[in-house]
Amino acid sequence: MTAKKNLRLAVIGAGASGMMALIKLREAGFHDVTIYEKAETLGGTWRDNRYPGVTCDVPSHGYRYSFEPNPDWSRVCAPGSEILDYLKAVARKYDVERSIRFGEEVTRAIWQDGKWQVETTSGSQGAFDAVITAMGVLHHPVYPDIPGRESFEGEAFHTARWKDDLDLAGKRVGVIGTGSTATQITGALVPKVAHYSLFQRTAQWIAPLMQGPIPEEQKALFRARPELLESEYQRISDENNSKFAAAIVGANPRAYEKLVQVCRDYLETSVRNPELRAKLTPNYAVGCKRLILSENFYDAIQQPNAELVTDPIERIEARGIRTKDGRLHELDVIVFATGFDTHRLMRPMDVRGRGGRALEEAWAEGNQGYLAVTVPGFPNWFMIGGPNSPIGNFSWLLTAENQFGYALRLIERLARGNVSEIAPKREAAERFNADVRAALPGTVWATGCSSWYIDKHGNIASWPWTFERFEEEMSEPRWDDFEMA
Ligand code: N01
Repeated sequence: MTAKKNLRLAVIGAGASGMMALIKLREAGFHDVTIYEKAETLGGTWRDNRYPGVTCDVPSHGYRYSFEPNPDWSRVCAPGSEILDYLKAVARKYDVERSIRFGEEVTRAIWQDGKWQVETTSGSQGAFDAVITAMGVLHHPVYPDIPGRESFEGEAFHTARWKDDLDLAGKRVGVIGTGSTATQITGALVPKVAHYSLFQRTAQWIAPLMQGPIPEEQKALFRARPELLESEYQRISDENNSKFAAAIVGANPRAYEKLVQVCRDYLETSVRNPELRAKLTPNYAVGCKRLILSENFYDAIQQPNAELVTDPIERIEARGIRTKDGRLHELDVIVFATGFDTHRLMRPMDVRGRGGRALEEAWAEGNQGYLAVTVPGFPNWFMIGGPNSPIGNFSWLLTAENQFGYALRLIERLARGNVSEIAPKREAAERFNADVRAALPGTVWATGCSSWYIDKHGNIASWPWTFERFEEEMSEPRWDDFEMA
């Protein structure tokens, strides 16, 4: 479509979602678009997460932009560096960087006289017709609240702030946390370091990942016959989005039972020592915390130089970590694999909508929007990854494309000329949030565990329905749910 009205648009964040938004906006005829990125390079989560062993935990042929299928993924689940290279190649092809302002963090966005006044660390950027947020969800590192953190004399850092020049060979390394990140690090680091201590507070369910290189002949076939690449995508998509995701939200009990059995069998057959197996057995339902996929964790943690520490941490001291049983685990390096504050979303940016109302105030009791893309009272504010996005269910790139496709319909409405403000009706958002609250108890996330899906108010931040429902909702806005001026 050729835009009728020349809209000035700001995108916040130059990760996978922000880049995609820019490409799609240009394709739709919008050329006055600026991406503000606080870092100096693009790539978002794949730029920040460079720890040893980082890979996608969705098969790569299911993790790509729909408009840029990639026949060349090297492994079933590609390493993070390869995904970053893919994003950089897409950025080059679409000349994305000319629209990015690097090193500029958006600090304020104020709705004034029918426009967003945007301010960055280098000052006012003037007025925009609409703002698209693409800031990711797993973005703000969480450091554990353990006494003595500052007293440690070795190196200590978060997994998303990896020290690339630090050689860990021959070192004693302690990793705190047992999520997807720590699990990947364990597989990669145990063979390299002198001694490896994994400090586990809660055991995790792990499903086996059939990882491995993709043969050259397969890649050549995908290159020659794009329809085969597409059917591989469809197969993975069906497996992940329809079966797995439906199982998690209670919509496919048979698939869920199968998943439980797979995880139990994997643990049973992989860990020989009954005492270690007991320590690694979670006491909550499979999928309550985000399910981990791994091909090498159980093997790595049983190596002679690896130790699973389950005594709670008492404090960090100059020479290592002291556990409650009084033992000092002497370490050269401590890695905080303690995850992210997934509920901070666009904070600490100061966002004020109609009547000067702060988003912080609107979200005082928890982040809430309408269909995860818009917020009542905040016109022309479109979120990729807003509250109740399917953060635990589907491939992120697919989610982002669907959400942006929906936002684009609203932006195109603004471009038609007779409407300059669009926001969801308050009652539509209330209805959506009531539906979310009603659906969540039926999901596995609500079966009694702590996880990054749940905020401090007890709200679960994910999408509680099937992929099919998500796709349908995102396919076309329900125009009656919006107020336009
Ligand atoms: O973080 P997590 P993550 N003392 O929040 C523990 C995605 N991801 O970085 O369970 C001791 O899952 C905490 O313990 P507990 C993926 O979606 C994607 O591993 O709260 N331990 C937990 O074990 C994933 O789900 C890829 O008891 C403390 C761990 O730290 C998400 O990122 C690759 C503690 C945090 O686990 C986050 O994974 C990797 C304390 N004080 C990750 N505080 C891709 O494929 C916290 N913990 C893209």
